[in-house]
Amino acid sequence: MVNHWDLFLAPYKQAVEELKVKLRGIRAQFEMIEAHSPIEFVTGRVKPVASILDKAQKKNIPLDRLEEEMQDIAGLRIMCQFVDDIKTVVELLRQRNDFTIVEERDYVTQKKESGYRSYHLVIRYPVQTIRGEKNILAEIQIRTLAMNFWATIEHSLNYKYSGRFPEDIKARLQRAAEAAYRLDEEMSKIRVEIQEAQAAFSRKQEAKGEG
Ligand code: 0O2
Repeated sequence: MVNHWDLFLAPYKQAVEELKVKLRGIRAQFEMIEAHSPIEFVTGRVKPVASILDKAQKKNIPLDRLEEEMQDIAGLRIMCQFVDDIKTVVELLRQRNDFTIVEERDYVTQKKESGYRSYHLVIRYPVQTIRGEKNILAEIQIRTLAMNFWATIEHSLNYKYSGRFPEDIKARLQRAAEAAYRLDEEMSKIRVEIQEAQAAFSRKQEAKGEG
C-alpha cells in the first residue's frame, strides 16, 4: 500500500533525481571543453520524514503548509574547489530557465553564529506528473570542500548533542570554521598553480587512456 508520505514525497524525489543529473551535467560540459569546472561534485537528498516532522515542530509549520513553508524537503548540494567558484555557480544557476530562484541566502560572506558558511538558493522547480505540472520548492546549497567538511562534522555533532553544544565544543567548532575559511583563502592564493597542475594531470591520464 502506498502511504500518504510516499505520495507527498514522490515529486520531491523526482525533482532531486532530475536536478542531480542537470547539475552534474554542468560539470560534464566544463570537462568536455577541458576548462576548470566550478563544480567538483553534486549530492542530493529528500529530507527524511522524521526530520520533516522535527523541523515542522521547531518552526511551527502546520503539516498542511509544508509545500509552501518548508523549503528544503528537496535538497541539492554543490561542492566547489574554490570560494570564487561559488559565485560562478550562482551566476550559472541564475541564467537557467528550467527553474526560478525565489530566495538567496549568502552565508559565505555572512557566516552563521555557529561558524556555518554556504550559499543557499531556494528554487521553484516544475515537476511533470501524470496529473500535470507540479511546482515544488528545493534548496540548493553551494559551498567549498572545506566548508562542506566543517558542516558535515558539525552536523553529526549537532545530532549527538541535539543542538545544545557544551561551551568548549562550540568554541572549538567556531575556531575550526575559521581554520576552514583560512584554508580556502590559502587555496585561492595558489589557485592558478593548482589548476595548471590539475590540467596537466588530466592530460596525462587521457594520454594513458584513463581519462
Ligand atoms: P538537514 O539535516 O541538513 O536537512 P534554520 O534551520 O532556521 O537555521 P532555514 O530557514 O531552514 O534555517 O534555512 P537555512 O538557514 O537556509 O538552513 C537550512 C539548512 O542549511 C539546514 O538544514 C542545514 O542543511 C544547513 N545549515 C544551516 N545552518 C547550519 C549550521 O549551523 N550547521 C550545519 N552543519 N548546517 C547548517 P536542516 O534542516 O537544519 O538540516
